[in-house]
Amino acid sequence: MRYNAPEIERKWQERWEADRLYEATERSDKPKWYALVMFPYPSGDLLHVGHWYNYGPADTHARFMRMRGYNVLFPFGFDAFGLPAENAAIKRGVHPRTWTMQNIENMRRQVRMMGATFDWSREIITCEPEYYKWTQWLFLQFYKHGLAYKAKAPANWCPSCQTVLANEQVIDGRCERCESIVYRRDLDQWFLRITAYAEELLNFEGLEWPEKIITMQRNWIGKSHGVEVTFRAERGDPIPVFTTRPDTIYGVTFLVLAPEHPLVPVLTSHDRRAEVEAYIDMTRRETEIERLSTEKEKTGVFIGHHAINPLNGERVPIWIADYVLLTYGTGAVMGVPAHDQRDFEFAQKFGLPVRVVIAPPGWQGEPLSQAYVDEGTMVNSGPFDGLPSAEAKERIADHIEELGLGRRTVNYRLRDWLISRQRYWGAPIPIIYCPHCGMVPVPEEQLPVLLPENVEFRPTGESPLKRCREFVETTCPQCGAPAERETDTMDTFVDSSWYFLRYVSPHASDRPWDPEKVRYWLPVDQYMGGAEHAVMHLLYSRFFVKALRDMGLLHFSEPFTRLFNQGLIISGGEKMSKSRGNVVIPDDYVRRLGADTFRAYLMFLGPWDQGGDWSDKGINGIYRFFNRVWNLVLNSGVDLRQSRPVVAETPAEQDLRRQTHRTLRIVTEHLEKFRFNTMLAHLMTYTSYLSDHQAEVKGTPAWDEAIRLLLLMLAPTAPHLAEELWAQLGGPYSIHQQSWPAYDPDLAREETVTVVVQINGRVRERLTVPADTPEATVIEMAKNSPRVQRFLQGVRIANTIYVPGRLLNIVTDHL
Ligand code: ANZ
Ligand code: ZN
Repeated sequence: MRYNAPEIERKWQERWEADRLYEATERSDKPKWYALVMFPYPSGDLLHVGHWYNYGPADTHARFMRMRGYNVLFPFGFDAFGLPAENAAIKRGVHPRTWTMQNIENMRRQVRMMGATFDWSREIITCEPEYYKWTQWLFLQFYKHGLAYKAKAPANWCPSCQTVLANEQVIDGRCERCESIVYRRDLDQWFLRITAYAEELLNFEGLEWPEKIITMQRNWIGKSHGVEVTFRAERGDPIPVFTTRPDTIYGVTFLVLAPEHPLVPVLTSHDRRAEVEAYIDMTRRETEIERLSTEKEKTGVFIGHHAINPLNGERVPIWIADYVLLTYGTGAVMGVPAHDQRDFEFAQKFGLPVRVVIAPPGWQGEPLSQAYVDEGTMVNSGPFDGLPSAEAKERIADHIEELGLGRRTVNYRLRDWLISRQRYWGAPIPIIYCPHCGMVPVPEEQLPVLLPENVEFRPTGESPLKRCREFVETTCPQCGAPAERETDTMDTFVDSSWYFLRYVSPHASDRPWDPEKVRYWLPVDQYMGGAEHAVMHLLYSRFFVKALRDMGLLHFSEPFTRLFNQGLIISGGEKMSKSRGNVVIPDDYVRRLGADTFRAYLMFLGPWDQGGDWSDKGINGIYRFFNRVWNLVLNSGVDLRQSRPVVAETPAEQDLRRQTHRTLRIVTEHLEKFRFNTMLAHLMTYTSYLSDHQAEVKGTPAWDEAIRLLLLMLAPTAPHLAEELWAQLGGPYSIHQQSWPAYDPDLAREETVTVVVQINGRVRERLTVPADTPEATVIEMAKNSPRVQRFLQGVRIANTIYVPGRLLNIVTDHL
């Protein structure tokens, strides 16, 4: 019998599905385990290698946890709203719903080919009214609790299309359709008040997350401690500035306001007006990223007015410049060119004075070639001269507070989350505007506010909802007068901020989730997905959970206890994308070699968090490995229906048992830590060992045990192959309902050896190390031993001689 992977896989997938093997229930006395992968966006691309790289290993881990005795929930769904569907509609005249549903059907079929343990009975699709009804309901809860509000915010505005553009639609500052220059224009938009949780979001206690993601979120939230101190315009207007460096206040030689700062029109002198306005106009066309770029040459304009430094009474000019943002701090900066690099470049460009107030070590009064940003000794700072700058920082802050010139404050970079999209393919924001009552939330019992199906997609980019009268025209829920609906829809990240809650009761029709089930399943125990979501989805979801907790709707504070970021599979050195034409679709490999081989091959490529460059070199190696397993097991003569006590009589049997239990220990440990590639390497070595030694041990209880454990160890990684062989040997259905085997710790113990360490031929230390420890590690361990270190002081290692597993001699020279 030949290993016919596709046939076997089809057979078992049908059986598992018919038996609903992977449906999760709360009625279990096992501990729960909620495993989650980031649900895909059903874009036009088919399910590609990148998706498999996420779902395959994630499924292996979920299977492992299930065998370990956990009650596992492993759901799947689709993040189905979003701009690409609408663009497809505009380009190809197909309705976004049709396009999306077709893609979902394709992707679902492809995901099913994997034979993963996804519980399909829980599938959710965010563009279905039964889902987005609750997205809208949640919006209303945020609104009621003051966490959703409307405010003016700059949007990308195309003057010729007369519409707002998404950032992706602005190419080099121009509209992607008509190439007009895009302006930033203030529009009324909806926000969620994530900043209310800035401080709590900085607390990552109890989360087992990659340090990298935590750091990214920390930086994104960007908490900084500083002082808000008020300068005054010569006319008298107060100009508060935010600074993290009060110690530099005697070094201020100018002030810079954001071009949009409300005082600019007030303070600009008559003769500077034209130039100032032209500059403001120019900055309106820049994105925030451009404005913050450190590469860009500094620009700015003097507005013709001065301000007074409250500490030394000095008169300094007021400028505007794009590198100062209105939305951070107070929108105004005290310019200290000697100690801030941006201010330094600005002063150089415009010939403004640079005054050193913190002396670098050994400084003789010479001009600086760049800003000195470190600590030093205070100079040119009146009563603070001579103090270390760190101390002066506190003293000057005290002084400012005592004089009532300002106070210590904390600032966050985090901004509220703009969720308005002037788009069709999203969940409508459930708000009505009444000429008498103003803004009125849609009553909960009237949800969902359905997206009208029959709309017209025009290439202007304007939301079709705006022109859909049957949608816009409604009556006020309060007074019954004719009123209009909000036509903005929600950012799709709102949909994905709570989907993990919906999975526990995906069909609940009277509430977003069943609280009992949420209490049982949540938080997610293990989330697995890409790092690209670090500061958006992963932060938004944390915010949602905290806000919903404070509304009394949830009992926990963090959505995802553990997070693993798999690496990126690239192709030809680049990220896979349709436009580059380098997307690898697994289907052909799967049809030819099987899903088990394809999955295991991806897992074998390297550590899961590293990803790698795609190439199919080596996939046949995995296929051959599975064929070896196939032949070995089918010719093993083992009958799983019989069980005998496992005793090992001969040395060969004893060795076999040691190999078996040692492999089991390593495979267990590596699965726990997502180290799939090394896990597979050990299974390969073990399989070779079994082939090589079968003549000596076949027919013994130790051999039966070896084959049985081999299949159990393979089950999470090659689920179809393991199931088939298990059945062939008469094992009880299903292998996926067996417990993960326990190794015998005595047999599994790492074999150790004692290495004698000599220095110039004299024994100084004995190291106990695992038998196969590499030479470099032994040398490193020896050097770290205090007993060896004593003899290495003041000498140089000239040579080392290593006799594997026995002796290390270190030969030294005098220096
Ligand atoms: C004077 C100064 C002197 C500053 C010095 C730094 C070094 P973080 O740490 O990111 O909070 N700043 C304040 N508001 C700003 C705005 N709206 N746009 C651009 N820059 C702004 O940065 C705080 C520092 O960024 C503040 O401290 C201010 O420059 C600048 F030797 O004040 B500093
Ligand atoms: Zn009304």
